[in-house]
Amino acid sequence: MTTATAPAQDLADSAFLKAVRGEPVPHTPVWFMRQAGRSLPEYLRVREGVGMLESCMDPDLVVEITMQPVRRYGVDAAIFFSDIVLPLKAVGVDLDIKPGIGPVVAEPVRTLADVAAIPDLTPEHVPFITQAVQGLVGELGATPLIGFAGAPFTVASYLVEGGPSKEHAKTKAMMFGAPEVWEALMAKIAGIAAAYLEVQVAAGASAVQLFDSWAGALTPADYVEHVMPHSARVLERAGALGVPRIHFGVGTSNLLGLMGQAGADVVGVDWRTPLTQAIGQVGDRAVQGNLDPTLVFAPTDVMTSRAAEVIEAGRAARGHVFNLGHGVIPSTDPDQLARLTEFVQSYPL
Ligand code: 1CP
Repeated sequence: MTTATAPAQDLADSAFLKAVRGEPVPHTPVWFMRQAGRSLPEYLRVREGVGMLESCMDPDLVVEITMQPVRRYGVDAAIFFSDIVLPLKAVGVDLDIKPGIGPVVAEPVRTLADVAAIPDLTPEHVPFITQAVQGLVGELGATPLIGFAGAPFTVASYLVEGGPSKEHAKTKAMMFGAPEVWEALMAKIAGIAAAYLEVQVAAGASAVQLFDSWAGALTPADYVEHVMPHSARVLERAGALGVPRIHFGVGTSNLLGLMGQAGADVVGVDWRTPLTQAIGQVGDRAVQGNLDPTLVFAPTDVMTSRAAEVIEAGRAARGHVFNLGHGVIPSTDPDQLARLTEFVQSYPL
């Protein structure tokens, strides 16, 4: 007599969760940062006339958009469709996500009073997140859902600058010049991020990713002194939930070891750092990455031969989850990502 395996066991046995635990995998698991979004015609269709934040707060739409790349590519994990500024919006910060720009904050944070005016996040602020995650977990079955939050430094940059920034100058000016405001702001965001991850995991997310996209702007010493303790607090609270934690940033060649030590099970690596070098830095941890996102614009054989190099390099890690080195570029041809997914999943290990 054959017994069907329980869905929870199938999920635990998924290639993604095995890889992050450092167990042998049937194939290298693959998903793509920003796999949902503007590169997909089905995304553009459902988003017609619906604002970005509005769509993040509509559970049916979140389920649909999160599922789109899973259906199309058969990737090994889903990433919850939301944005790093969504929890701030949920607690009442006046902000919007403007098309072609990104998050824009109406009244940038400058003083202790500004920080104190931001409420802490409770599950009551985000019932639509709980609903969307529960709906997704039902649809995904054995495919893990990755929940996420923005890390304190990256979220602070939007709050202090008031919008996207290259230099993060006002943010770093606060960090260097107004330490008590900085500490209060980082502690506030860390609390919101951790609470936001707790909501997602309580509703059924199988793993979490902390996006510190702009941490690469920092020297290691400044990262250690002003940022790492706050990210570590978020990762510690996520770890207490028993789910694996991925920690990712861009341009973080000099920070990868520290980002692991902050409390990550998996360190995300952008494309600028050779994976072999990253593995040396993170020690006994899994890695995620790191194909240059522009390689999808190259001929397919060039893209796949470079993907093969990434997979081969990943063998030396405790575990390897294949991804791009940053998000999918909106003009990406989805058919190339389909070929890339197929290539990674059928690559003999
Ligand atoms: O209307 C639209 O389609 C807006 C484009 C868009 C999308 C699709 C934004 C605005 N955010 C998102 C979704 C999103 N954001 C996801 C889920 C999609 C998926 O991965 O499949 C995730 C994980 C994020 C996280 C996010 N938002 C990060 C961290 C990841 C990264 O790319 O480094 C950051 C830095 C943001 C801020 C943000 N939101 C949107 C934009 C254009 C930006 C970047 C702006 C800037 O350059 O500072």
